[in-house]
Amino acid sequence: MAEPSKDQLVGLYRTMRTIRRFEERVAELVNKNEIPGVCHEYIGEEAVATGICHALRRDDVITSTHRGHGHILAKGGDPRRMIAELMGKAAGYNRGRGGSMHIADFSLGIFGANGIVGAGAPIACGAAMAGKLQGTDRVAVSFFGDGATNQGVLLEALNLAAAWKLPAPRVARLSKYDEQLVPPPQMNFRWQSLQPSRFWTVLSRMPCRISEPSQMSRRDDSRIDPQPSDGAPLNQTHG
Ligand SMILES: Cc1ncc(C[n+]2csc(CCOP(=O)(O)OP(=O)(O)O)c2C)c(N)n1
Ligand SMILES: [Mg+2]
Repeated sequence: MAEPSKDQLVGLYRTMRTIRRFEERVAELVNKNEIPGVCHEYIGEEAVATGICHALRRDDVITSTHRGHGHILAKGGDPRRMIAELMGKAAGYNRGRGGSMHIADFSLGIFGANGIVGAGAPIACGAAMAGKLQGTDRVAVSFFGDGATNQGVLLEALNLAAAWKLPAPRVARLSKYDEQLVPPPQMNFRWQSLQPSRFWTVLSRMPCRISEPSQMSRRDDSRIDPQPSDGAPLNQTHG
């Protein structure tokens, strides 16, 4: 795969910054009790979603996890509709009825965050199988954490993908932790390109660190100031 150009690198960085700022804002809103339900943050893992989704086309499919905001943003999800969903508003992806763990956008190939550990893997198998039967070269990527690796459904999906030769690469994110523990930030991120172009796997212990917000231009944050179509602000990012 060709080295990314300077513009592409800037684009990748902006995507990572968008994810980071989105998650910071979500944490603020959760702490203010403005978001009902549970949110799992993607902070520190921005490079995983960004790198993988950069290699995907719009019609490629991803399935996500309970920690899905970063995957959805990296695949082109609209941060305003995401925040609206988290806040239970009608402008949200699921009209405010799904929340953090059920955001989906089929038009972008986002086949859903998922509150059930490991459950995205068989969905990706189905999407990969459909793409194959339709004669496309679409791939379906499923993200999962290390906590999913002893889930039967994940192992069945891996077996199925191999047996049926499905275009369904898996992205394992090895945090060494489950759910809400915070790994040490100095752990290094590493990925391998296993096959040319679009079949990647990620060996991730902990993604690379990115600059603190104070070192960034505010312009980078402006993309995620959600303004719903009715003009009423959903939040004030720099408040
Ligand atoms: C089938 C199933 N079992 C248990 C849970 C409860 N649960 C939610 S997140 C989680 C840990 C998942 O760990 P991992 O996949 O490594 O993701 P991480 O939180 O580390 O990002 C568990 C056990 C669940 N949601 N689904
Ligand atoms: Mg984990």
